[in-house]
Amino acid sequence: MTPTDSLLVQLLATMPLEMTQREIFEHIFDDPLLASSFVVNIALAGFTILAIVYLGRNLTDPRVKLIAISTMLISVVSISSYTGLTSGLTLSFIEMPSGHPRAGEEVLTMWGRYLTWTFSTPFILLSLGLIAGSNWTKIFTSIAFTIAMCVTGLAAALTTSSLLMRWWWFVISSLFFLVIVYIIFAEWTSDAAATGTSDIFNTLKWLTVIGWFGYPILWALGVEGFALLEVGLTSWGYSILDIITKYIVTLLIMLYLVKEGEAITGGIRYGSTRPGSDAAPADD
Ligand code: RET
Repeated sequence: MTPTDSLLVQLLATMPLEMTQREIFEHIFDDPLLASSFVVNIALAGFTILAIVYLGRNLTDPRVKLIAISTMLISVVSISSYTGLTSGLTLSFIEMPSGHPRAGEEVLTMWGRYLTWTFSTPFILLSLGLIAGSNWTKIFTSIAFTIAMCVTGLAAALTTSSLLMRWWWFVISSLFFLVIVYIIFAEWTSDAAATGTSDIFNTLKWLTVIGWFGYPILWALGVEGFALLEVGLTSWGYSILDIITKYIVTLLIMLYLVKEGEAITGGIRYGSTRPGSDAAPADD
């Protein structure tokens, strides 16, 4: 062995081994708390999709159906997100920077959660905004900011160069979150009052705002932040928040659409892309 070879061998011996996807998959199922936090959500997302199909079977109004489809897409994203986590595809072991309570250790990061919220939270906000009767400017703004919040949250979780930069990402993401809270509280609350949907909107608003505040709190308490909670517990925390902010909110919306859908109709031609495309044929 040449001196260069032996140096190489020494170097390889000190390097942490990359875990394969299969090893991560096995690691998940060695931890029943973690595995169940994923699998239960696959089942609940599937159940919610079927419940939407069943409850929405007689809906005809295009605007009401748009809200129903929007709620369905929340669970469509969710079932895919949890399948990614269960299969070991969207989580990794990453090394925490110095200053972090688990500095230098490889810790399991469920980065797929932050990534997929980018696709699920817009549908939650679209459903809420439509129920409030909001205009598209406010709906667009809330959706753009939730995407920004989730992507910067993902960056916070994956930054390993510096602890300060991790928390700076967290601060940016929280500022974007406040924009969404403002729209829900200030704008949509008065829009809902004008639309006549205050009752349902206020219930959804409190479930959403209180539920959504839980996510940054968990991030800070979990292994990404101060590492006070184990991964399995953190994951169950997120899963419980998901149950409230996705499936419970969805079922409440669907029951409302079935019972009082006519109160929020946009008319038979709502959203049509061609004048007269949905109109009944003229009888002259
Ligand atoms: C992070 C960390 C950075 C700071 C903030 C966060 C907020 C996350 C939220 C997530 C909501 C997710 C939902 C998912 C449903 O599918 C990214 C945790 C503010 C509010 C409702």
